Amino acid sequence: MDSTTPEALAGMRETASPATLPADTLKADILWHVLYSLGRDNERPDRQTVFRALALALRDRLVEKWIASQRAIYAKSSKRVYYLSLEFLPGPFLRQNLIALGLEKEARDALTELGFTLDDVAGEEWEPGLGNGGLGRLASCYLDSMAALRLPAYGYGIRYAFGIFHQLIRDGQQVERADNWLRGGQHWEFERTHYMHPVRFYGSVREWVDEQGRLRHTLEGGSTVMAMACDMFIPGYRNDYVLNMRLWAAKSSREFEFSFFNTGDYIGAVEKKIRDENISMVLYPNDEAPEGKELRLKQQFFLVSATMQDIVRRFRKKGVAWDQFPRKNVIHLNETHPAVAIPELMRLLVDEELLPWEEAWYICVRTFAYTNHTVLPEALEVWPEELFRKVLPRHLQIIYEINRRFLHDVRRQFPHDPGLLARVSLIHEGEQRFVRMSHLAIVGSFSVNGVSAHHSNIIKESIFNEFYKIFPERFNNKTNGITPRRWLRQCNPTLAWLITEHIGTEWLTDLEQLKKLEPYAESAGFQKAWMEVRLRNKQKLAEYIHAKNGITILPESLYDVHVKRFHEYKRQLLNILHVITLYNRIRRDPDAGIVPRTFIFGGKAAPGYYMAKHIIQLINAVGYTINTDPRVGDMLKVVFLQNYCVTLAERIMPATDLSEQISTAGMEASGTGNMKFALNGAITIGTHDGANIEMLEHVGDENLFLFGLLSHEVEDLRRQGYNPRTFYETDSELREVLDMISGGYFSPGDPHMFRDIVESLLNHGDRYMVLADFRSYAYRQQDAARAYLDQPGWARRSMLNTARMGFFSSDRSMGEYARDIWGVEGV
Ligand code: Z16
Repeated sequence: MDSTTPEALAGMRETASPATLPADTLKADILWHVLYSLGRDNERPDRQTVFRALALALRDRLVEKWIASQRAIYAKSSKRVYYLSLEFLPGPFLRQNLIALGLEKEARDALTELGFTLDDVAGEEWEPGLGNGGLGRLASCYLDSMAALRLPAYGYGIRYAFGIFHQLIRDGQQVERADNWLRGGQHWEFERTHYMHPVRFYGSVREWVDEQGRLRHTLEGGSTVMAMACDMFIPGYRNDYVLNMRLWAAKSSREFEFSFFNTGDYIGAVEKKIRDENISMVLYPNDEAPEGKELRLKQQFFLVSATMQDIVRRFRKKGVAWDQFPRKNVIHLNETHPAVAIPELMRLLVDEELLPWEEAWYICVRTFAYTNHTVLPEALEVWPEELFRKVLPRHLQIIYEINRRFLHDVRRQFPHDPGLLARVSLIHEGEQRFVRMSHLAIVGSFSVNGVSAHHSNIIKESIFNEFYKIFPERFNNKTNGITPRRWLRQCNPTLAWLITEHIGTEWLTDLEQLKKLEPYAESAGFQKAWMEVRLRNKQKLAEYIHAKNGITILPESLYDVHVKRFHEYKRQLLNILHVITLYNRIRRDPDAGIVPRTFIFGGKAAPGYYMAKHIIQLINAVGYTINTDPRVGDMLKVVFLQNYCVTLAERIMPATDLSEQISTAGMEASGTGNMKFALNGAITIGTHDGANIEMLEHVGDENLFLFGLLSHEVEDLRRQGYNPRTFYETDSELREVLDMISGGYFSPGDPHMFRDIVESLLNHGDRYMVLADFRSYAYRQQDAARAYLDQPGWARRSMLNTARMGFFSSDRSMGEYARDIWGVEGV
């Protein structure tokens, strides 16, 4: 019988529900969805159609397991974890879901029969870029691990219509294009068009006294927007457990008012509707310098208000008293972005449930936990009081009351430090007043954690030192981690297979098992196999680079990779100064190059961050000069890959030899790219910063190239008065490089083009101490090049990096959060 006729397909669906899964059902389901869900001829569906149909077929399987998982959580009456984040960066779902569901082989077979390969079909997916970088990606690794550990957890975020911009490089400069990711259709999600919560902004607070003589607060006026739930599924690795990430999309409440479009001003009414829906229109593309815009504050409250309504609805179903709330719920704040959840819970408890303030506060401070991800002063979120009052008048009042009581307690605890109150106040007082969101988050949470051991110490010793003295028991560390399912098994299948052949599959859910690879580090045969896999990965990346950038690179060259958001503290500038140094050595002496190298850069700059964009331009200009200089040949190539994102990271990680993690010490909270590279066998060149320090402890200092100032040395130097010019004057190689940049060597058409970059180093204090670390970096780079010449030695180091990354699994991180902060166990 022809299996593509509608009758045959419909028959197959009836007899074979997706839960039972006979061998050929995936193919049948794909064809069924092509016809019935996508409305296309299923005789010769195109690639994009097949991708969508496959996604829908997988969604069928996911939703069944999700329902079962939800029932299990409900039946056990478990304490629930709510992970609130303004950002998620899930990356492409297709391969990840196939691996988790154990359907990779079936999918390959089905697609072959349909005339496609999995690679082709997977290439049709457009990833949801609903985050900026590390913080959003961390949230997604954590959801993957929460699912793997069967935690009763929910991710909550915003379904932005436009994610992080798509970056193009035009004439060497970053150009931003809108990321219209919804255009492709929503094959992974369920849009709950009938499941909405009202969210209210603006208005004014009316105070009144009720019959029992209680002072009451009611918000009057203002405007309401609806939050529509969109659910995406996160399967646990082969454990039949599925969590959901619920993303809220703004819908105008006005379309629910019958008379709204009937008032005579039809177009005006439509305009109002569109203005309401703006709230979830676009992700703010700033990573570590938040933009204090009204719309951003509205986004934060939009997420919080809708999520709190969900949480309260589920809690009410239990029918227990409010004092049980913290035993049944924990709300985790990913950075301060969702910290208005604290005054929002107070408002619900005090204004609506009429609990006394003290009781409400007792509940609140046992419910919230907060993770800090940065110590950069410009990244600590503050809101102008005026703006806050306009958008959230009642919440501002509540924050003032929290502050009044908090400062009262602090005064009693530390009566002899009069300046302390102003320093820890939730309100910054000056010409203008600001609400300090980090202070709110600390005061309102039972747990405050940093994201690496080093960062957590900095929090306790410097930025939040006074809070540490007030609430020592709240502070703790949870070192970040990454999911081995995506960052090894999925992105590097050949290496994953080589590993599995030798140590079995347990490492996928217990990454410490990679330790079992250590005995193979000395085996010549294994080294050879290891390096062959790596070389093939490098060849594939070379093909990609050739196709995208038209640059030919040697797969045997040392791939030296620096990919992450562009920020001065991450010091892409230090890297390019070193590239120019190598260029000069080769120009002077063509035999000077120790080893052929390919420098690969990638990353986005915040659209308003002038210096970061300028550094991107410098890298591209240097690349152009070097790549077209016949004296250089194969010794040196510089590549800038546009639009760094999860999909691109998955191509790059498996093909990297040397991983650049060179932030100014004390400034990178953790880093997670560092872990992804090392897990795939890259060797790190890095500073004593963030999680690099813990990586060093795990892999040993012969397997990682550390250099540069320590964070206390950075501080000391700054205190003593750092003079970058002394390095310029005493280091002739460095001087030559800076003179070339400012003299227009890389911008012959416009010699002044990059002068301000050099100015920032020499005349504006070199805030990130690029010059202070230059020489030690250049030396360490030389060590790396020499080490690369010894290929067996490199193979050993590479394997030991992989073998010793077990600690950096996000399963370990989530296990620690679950046990030490949340007090929950797997369902
Ligand atoms: C972000 O990605 C991070 C911090 C922050 O304040 C804002 C954003 Cl968008 C990063 C940190 O820079 C990085 O060190 C850390 O590994 C990551 O968050 C996850 O914790």
